Amino acid sequence: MTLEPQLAVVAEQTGDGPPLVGILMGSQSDMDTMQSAAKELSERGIGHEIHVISAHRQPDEVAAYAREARGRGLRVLIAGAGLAAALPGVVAANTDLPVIGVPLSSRLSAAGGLDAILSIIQMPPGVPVAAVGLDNARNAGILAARIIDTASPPGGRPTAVA
Ligand code: RP5
Repeated sequence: MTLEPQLAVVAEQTGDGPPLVGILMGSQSDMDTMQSAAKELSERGIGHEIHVISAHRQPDEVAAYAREARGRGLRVLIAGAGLAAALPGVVAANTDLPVIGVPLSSRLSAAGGLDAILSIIQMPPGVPVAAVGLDNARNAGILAARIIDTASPPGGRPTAVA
C-alpha cells in the first residue's frame, strides 16, 4: 500500500537527517497538545514526522503506516488519542517498534480522560504500549529521545535505514 497519498502529512520536520520518530494522533483536534512532543524532538535535533490518522476512521491506513514504519527508518512511534483511544494499541499490533501512547482529554472525555488512559495502558500481554500521563505529550517526546539515545552506538544516534 502506498502511504503518501492516503496520509495527511501535517508537518515534517527534520533536525538531523530523516525522521526517526513518527508522531501520530487521531484527530486534528489533538494537534495543539501533541505539538509538545514535536517541540522536544526538535530541540534535540531529532527528525520526526507528524500525521493525523485515526484508528477508527482510517484503520487500513494506520495498519499500513505501522507495518512500513521500520522499513522507512523510523525508530519510535508516538501515538496520541482521546476517548476510546485505540490508536496506540492498533499501531503496536502492527509493528515491533517501541510505541508511546499519549492519552488525551477532549470535550467528550469520560471521567476527565480516564477513558483514554485505560484504553492505552490496558494492553494485553505481548503487545506493549508505553504510556505517559494525560495530555503529557512532552514526556512522550522526551521518552522517545531517550529510547533513541539508549539504542545508539557509542558516538551517536543510529542513522535511519534508507
Ligand atoms: C479521538 O477522538 C481523537 O484522538 C480525539 O482526541 C477525539 C475527538 O476527535 P474529534 O471528534 O475532535 O475528531 O479519536
